[in-house]
Amino acid sequence: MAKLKDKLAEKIEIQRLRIDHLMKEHSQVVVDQVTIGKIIGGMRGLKCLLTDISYLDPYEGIRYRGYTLPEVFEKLPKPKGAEMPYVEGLIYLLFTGDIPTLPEVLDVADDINKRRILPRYVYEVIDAFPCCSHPMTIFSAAIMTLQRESFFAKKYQAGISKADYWDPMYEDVMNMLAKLPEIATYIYAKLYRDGNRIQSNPFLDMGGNFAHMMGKASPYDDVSRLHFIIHADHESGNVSAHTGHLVASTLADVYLATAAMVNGLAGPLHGLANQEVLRWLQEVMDKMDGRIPSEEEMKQFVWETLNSGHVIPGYGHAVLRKTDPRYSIQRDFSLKHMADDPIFKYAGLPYKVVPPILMEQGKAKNPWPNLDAQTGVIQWHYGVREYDFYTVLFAVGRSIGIAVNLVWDRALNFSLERPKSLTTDMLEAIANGEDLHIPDE
Ligand code: HAX
Repeated sequence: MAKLKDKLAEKIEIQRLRIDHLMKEHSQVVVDQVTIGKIIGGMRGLKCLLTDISYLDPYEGIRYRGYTLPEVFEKLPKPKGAEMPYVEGLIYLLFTGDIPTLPEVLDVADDINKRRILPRYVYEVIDAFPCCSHPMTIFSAAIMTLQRESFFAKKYQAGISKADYWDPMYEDVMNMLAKLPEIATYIYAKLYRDGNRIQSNPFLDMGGNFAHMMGKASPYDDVSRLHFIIHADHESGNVSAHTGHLVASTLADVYLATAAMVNGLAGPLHGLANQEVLRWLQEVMDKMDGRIPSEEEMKQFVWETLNSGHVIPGYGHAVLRKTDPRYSIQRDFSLKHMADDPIFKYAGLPYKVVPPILMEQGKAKNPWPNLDAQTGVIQWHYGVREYDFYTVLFAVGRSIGIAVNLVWDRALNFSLERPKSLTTDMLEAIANGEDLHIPDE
C-alpha cells in the first residue's frame, strides 16, 4: 500500500470518532439560521457544509489544512531547482493535513506516475468531438468515459461494507488525478496543435510533466505547479466543489462527480471567468485598433460593460471581501518573471480603474480582483493564447481538492444531500408569521 494511503487510514480512524461524537452528542446544536433572504439569494453565506480540507476567510483568503497559501508555498518540498513546490506534496497535505517530507512526496509522485496511462478509447472520444466544441465540454465528456474504470462502482455492485467505501474511492481519485493532465494536454494538442500529442515523461513531476506535454519550456513547469496549487480548493460551498460533493453523496463514483463539477466550473460566473477576462481585455484592444487604451478610455469601457448588463469578469466574489490572495500570488509571480509583458501591463489598468467604478456603482459587495483576473495574463505570456482552454487548466487544479474531499466524504459516511424546498405561498405565509407546521424530517 502506498504510504499516503496508510497515513490516510490512520487519520480516518481519528476523524470518525470526532464526527461520531458530534452527531451523537451535539446534533441539535444550532449553527446558523435559514432566512428567506438566504433561500432566495442562493444560500449565500449559509453555514451548512463540512470540510477540513480548506477554509475560506472573507478577509484573509483561503487556508489549506490551516496553512495560508504563502505558508503552503514555503513549507512544501520543491523539485530540484524549482521555484514552486510539487503538486504531489499538496495532494499529500490535503489528504492528511500533514506537510510531507520529500520522500513522502516522491512516493506520491511515483504512485501517480504509474497511473497516468489513458485507455485508447479516451483519445477516440476526444477525437470524435465536432469542431468548435468548447474544451470544457470535451474535458467533462472525457472524464465521463473513464467512469467504466471505476473501482468504487464495481466494488459497490459486488457489495462492500460502508466502512470500506473510502478505499476504492481513493484508488479512483488517484487514478483520475494522474490521468487529468494527460486528458487536458491531449485536448490542447487536438484543438490547437493539429493533434500532435507529446507523450508523457515518467521522470517528471506532475507540474513538470504538464509543461512538457503542453510543449512549453521552463518556467512553464513552475507556472503549472503554481496554477494547480492555487486552484486546488476553495472550501466546499463554491459551485464546483458543492456539485462534486452533491453528486457523490448519491454514492456516484469520482468520475461522475468530477464531470459534474467540471460542468459547474464552466459557467461564466465561476471558472469560465478566467477566459472571459482575456476575451474582455482583447475586446477593448480591438476597439482601440490594437492600441492600449488610456485610463479614461478604460473607464468608459468598464461603464459600457456594466451598462450593457454584463459583469466585469475577474472582479468580485461571493465570499471574499478583499483582493484574492490567489490573485496577489499570481501578480507577484508576474512582476518577477514578466514585468515588461505588454498584456501584464495592460491587465494592470483594470486593477486601477475597476474597483473604484464597482464601488461607485454600489452593487458588488467586493469590488476587488479574484484569481481569474490574473490567470490568463500569465498563460498568455507563456504562449497559451487559446483562452477557451483556461478553464480546463482551472479544472485540473480544482479536481484535486474536490476529489480529496470525496474520499473523506466516503470515509466519514456523509449523508445523501437532500435539503427541503418550499413554495412561494409557503414563504409568504411564513413571512406573515404563520406557523405552517412543516415536519422537520
Ligand atoms: N461586475 C459587475 N457586477 C458585479 C460584479 C462584477 N464583477 N460582482 C458582483 N456584481 C453585482 C452582482 O451581479 C449583483 O448584481 P444584482 O444585484 O444586479 O444581481 C450585485 O453586484 C451583488 O453581487 P455580490 O453579492 O457582490 O456577488 P455574488 O455573490 O452574487 O456573486 C460573483 C459573486 C463572483 C458571481 C460576482 O462577483 C461576479 O459575477 N463576478 C464576475 C465574474 C467572476 O469573476 N467570477 C469568478 C469568481 C471567482 C470564482 O469563482 N472563480 O471560479
